Amino acid sequence: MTRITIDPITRIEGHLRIDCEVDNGKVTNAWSSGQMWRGIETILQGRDPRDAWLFTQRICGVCTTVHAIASVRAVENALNLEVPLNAQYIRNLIITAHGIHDHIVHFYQLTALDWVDIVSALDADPAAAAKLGASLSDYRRNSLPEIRQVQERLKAFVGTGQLGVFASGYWGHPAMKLPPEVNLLAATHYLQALEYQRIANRIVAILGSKTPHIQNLAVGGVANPINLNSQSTLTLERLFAIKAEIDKLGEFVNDAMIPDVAAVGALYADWTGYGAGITDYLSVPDLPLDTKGTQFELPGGYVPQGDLARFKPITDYQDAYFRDGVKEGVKHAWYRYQNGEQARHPFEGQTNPHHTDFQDDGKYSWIKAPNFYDQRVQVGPLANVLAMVAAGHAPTQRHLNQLLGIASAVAGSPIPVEALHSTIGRIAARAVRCAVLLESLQNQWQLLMDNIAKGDFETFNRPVFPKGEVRGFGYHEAPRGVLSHWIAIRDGKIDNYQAVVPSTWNASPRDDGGALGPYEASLLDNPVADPELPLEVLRTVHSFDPCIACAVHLVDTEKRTHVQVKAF
Ligand code: NFE
Ligand code: MG
Repeated sequence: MTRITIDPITRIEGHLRIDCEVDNGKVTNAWSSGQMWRGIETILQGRDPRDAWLFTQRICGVCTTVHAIASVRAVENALNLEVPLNAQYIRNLIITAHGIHDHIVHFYQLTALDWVDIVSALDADPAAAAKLGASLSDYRRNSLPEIRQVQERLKAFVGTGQLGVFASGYWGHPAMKLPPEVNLLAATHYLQALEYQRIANRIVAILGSKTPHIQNLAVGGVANPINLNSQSTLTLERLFAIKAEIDKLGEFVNDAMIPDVAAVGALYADWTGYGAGITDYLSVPDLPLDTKGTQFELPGGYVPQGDLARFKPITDYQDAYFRDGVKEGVKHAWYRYQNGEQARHPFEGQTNPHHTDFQDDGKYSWIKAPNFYDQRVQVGPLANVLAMVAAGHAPTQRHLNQLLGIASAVAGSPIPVEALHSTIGRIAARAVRCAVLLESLQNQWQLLMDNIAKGDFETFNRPVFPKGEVRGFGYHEAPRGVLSHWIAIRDGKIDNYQAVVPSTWNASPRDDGGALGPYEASLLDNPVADPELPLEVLRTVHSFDPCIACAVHLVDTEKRTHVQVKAF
């Protein structure tokens, strides 16, 4: 038996440590450990609830908008405050554009190089790569000159002997199985993806004033005044600039990303047999279509044991089924609850750091262990896609069928929906969700235009805080899954604040009963050809798109100085 410790796992946000025991070429035990802590939740105590979103948004530099959105929703929920339609649509445009950016970056920049061997792309015949591309889709930028140019850029790069950002990849690893032409095609799209993710983010910046970290939210709506005749507000010109950006995204998401993920998935079809882990899936509905949050464009809910027939929807912003089901345990996390360690509902949640050594059977992570009705659950695009299929959401079904169709053609045999319960399935579901979000983005743009055309220019309802205590929760289906913020407000000030975050669910340590978290469970039985080069472990962990900054929302027990800055 060999113990491997990967710390930090790279190409993610924040510091994640993964420990595995490997026996006979397979993982037999695993620990997922968040190695940083910031305690944003404690910073919020005593502050004005209208400011919370500006603080919580700084939890992460990747999913920058999502904690802002969840935070204003939590405060609005506590106040029973409705949000004007225009504000919902503007928020929805930001959410979808940000999600598309995030999913593109995940596949190409954060995970593709676990499967695609950049160095092998140098041996490819560019004409054969262009032909392969043409067999997969009509994508305009699979042209021979563009592919040849990418190969020449890569050759020049590798020729210097300095691989730069590609330096520590597992090039030539025995688990890398793609033919050189596939590697070259994927490398071409890797570089193009940088352009398209920027286009998606530009939409966020136009509406949010900047990105990362938008400026335009308010408890009760958005701070985008709509006046079609004024240069300094949201004008027709700006709305059509957004439309032009939306239209550019389609060719890449539908004609490059979906075929790439389908083809890579089919060529690694054995990976549909690894990485399922926890198959109880939780997601929440998103993109509200009314002022109260009772109608949504995208469904969400609970899918027990991957059984779509037993799907239980979550239906509105008051949903008691969701509200009452969430608890966080700390038996294996570096926190201490007052009056014993029993798991707590987030309204009673506490953030009291209590660091120890890394203890295999005790505390070993800054990430708490959330459960849904005492079950370990997996969250993320796979959970959301399964819920949306179960709910009969037509665009999701259509994009999933398209992806599985391409994958089946490449594999030469049918790939069923059940293949999604796997490492490669999580990546495939994220591509499907990206295509779904793009349709939603188009739709939300049209809804906003139509509503403005009716003469409705409202974007804000003023919040009023009562004396005494009110509580609220806000949820959001963020790029990595279910995000919820929970707030208790007393006399207009924050009394308690808890964020239960997608990567908290997925990267969590064992729960109070000792049940493994989703990363941990998904690693069991993974193959590991060479414990010194644990590429396969990276594949499964990266398939979740980990974000540890989100999950633990730094503590150095030695109180050493890490960095000195000069303030002017
Ligand atoms: Ni920092 Fe985030 C949140 C997580 S969104 S990336 O919330 O986990 O997916
Ligand atoms: Mg938390």
